[in-house]
Amino acid sequence: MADTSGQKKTVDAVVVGAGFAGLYMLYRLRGLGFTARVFEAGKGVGGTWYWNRYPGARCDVESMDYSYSFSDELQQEWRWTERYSAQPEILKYINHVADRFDLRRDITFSTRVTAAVFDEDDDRWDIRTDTGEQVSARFCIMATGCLSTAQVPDFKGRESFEGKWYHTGHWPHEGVDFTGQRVGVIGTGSSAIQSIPIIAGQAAHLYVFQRTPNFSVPAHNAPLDPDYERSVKANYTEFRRQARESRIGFVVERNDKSALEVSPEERLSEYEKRWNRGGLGFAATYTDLQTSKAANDTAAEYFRAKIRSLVRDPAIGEALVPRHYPLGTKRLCVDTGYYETFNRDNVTLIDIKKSPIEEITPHGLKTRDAAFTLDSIVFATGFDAMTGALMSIDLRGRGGETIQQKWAEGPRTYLGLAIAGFPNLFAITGPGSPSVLSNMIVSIEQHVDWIVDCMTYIKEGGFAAIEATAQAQDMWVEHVNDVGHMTLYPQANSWYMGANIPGKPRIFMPYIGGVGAYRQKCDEVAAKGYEGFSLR
Ligand code: N01
Repeated sequence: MADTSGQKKTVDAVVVGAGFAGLYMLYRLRGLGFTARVFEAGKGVGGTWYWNRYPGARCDVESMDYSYSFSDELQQEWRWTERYSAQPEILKYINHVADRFDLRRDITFSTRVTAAVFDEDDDRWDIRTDTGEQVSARFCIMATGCLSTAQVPDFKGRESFEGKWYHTGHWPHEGVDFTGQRVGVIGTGSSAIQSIPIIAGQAAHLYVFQRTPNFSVPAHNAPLDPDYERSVKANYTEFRRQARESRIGFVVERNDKSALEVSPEERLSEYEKRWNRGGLGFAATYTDLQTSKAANDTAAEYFRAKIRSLVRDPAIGEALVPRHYPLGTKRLCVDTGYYETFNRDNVTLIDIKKSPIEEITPHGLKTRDAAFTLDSIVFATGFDAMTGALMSIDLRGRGGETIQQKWAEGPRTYLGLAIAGFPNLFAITGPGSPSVLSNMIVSIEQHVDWIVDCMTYIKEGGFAAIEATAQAQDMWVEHVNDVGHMTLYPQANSWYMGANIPGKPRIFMPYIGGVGAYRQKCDEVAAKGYEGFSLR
């Protein structure tokens, strides 16, 4: 790295973010002899797992799947303790990875990238940070995460609240003790569903403000079965291969049948089996749950009956039952005792669809019909998903065009990893790739490997720059849309559709064609000399 007299530094690549994506990117870049500098806003590594420390935070992809595959030593030596890892253990793992591979020396913490501007004269990115650093990089790699820009709704009076408020995605590192408090949780997505049972156990009273009920399947978390661990470790290469070729980046038992071709008894027994097993595999019970409303209704009805059976008060049970969107089209949640929490005397469910929040007050909040006194408010209100992190950077490509201009009508990428008009820039698990519909680590490793191969091709071929063509990008965007619209997903007001952010364009952002098929497509593009890209 040429660092001349404290002036602008130059590197081959700047990587933005030190979560799972940024760390693996750095590891690969180093291994290939590229100089790299990683900037990370947090004080430590971990990305999602660094910020999301809310009570009950846990991964709902199983531990043996949700881990790096790039080092056999690492995957053999690391020991997970539970079927689904809790946030502290994942953070410990990612810190172990950073230390084991000596990654920290190229990471600058507590530093946010504020601008990245492409200089057409020398085909380099000029990157600036909030600490005043400036770096010139041949490549700019966005490892900024899909769910990293927390969104706190702009409720009237929010600033007037005199108690403490938190967002699940920016949880205080020292933890929060709600003992004896009146606590309000706003939102009932995955983060809320994980934290509500724990907060209810601490608080004097918990008020859950629900706009849309969610479908949640039990985790049935347990200590990791040592026999299972041994069998996976003995066969990890094959286990990982199958994950890479699967639809969602981990193997679940798939059924090739339609939900509509079997008898109601067979269906019930299959749903029961999956419910008892727990976890996201439920969505694969039948092949048409995501494409046929009638098939989906059978699973949704099964869930509704389960929810009613778990909640003692029938009126509360009804209020928790999702009705207006197909199961799985908002992210299926995975819980431990969520519905049962509403049987507690110290928990109240408030339907804010019926009686919306009108304002936050100094001592709590007011809905249309009632006022609540609260000591703390937890915003479990989600993220400006998939585009928020990139759109918050002053990111300018060729001709000075900004990402905000380019994506004004919704994100447009080629393969979810490159953007026309932004040469030598890559987005790891960007919109238009399977990303959030998959085991993120499998998708991250696939993108990183593809990107470093591409960078090597450019370097060895003596090219100055690579850029997705507008035509290839248009075709990819159309394909992503077409495949998305073959499913029921667009029927829900979900963050997949940008529906949780007022004014955000309604586009189904991730690619639902499947992790294995997508990987094949990316490999074909590379094998054809980076088809759909222009090389200079
Ligand atoms: O966020 P969400 P999240 N007024 O957007 C409500 C991943 N994840 O942080 O549905 C009132 O899902 C909103 O209501 P509605 C996972 O991919 C994974 O929970 O828009 N309410 C909703 O109930 C997940 O999907 C794990 O009507 C408002 C909630 O807030 C993603 O992260 C764990 C509101 C937001 O739910 C995001 O999950 C946690 C408003 N103005 C998260 N605005 C695991 O791996 C929003 N809401 C386990």
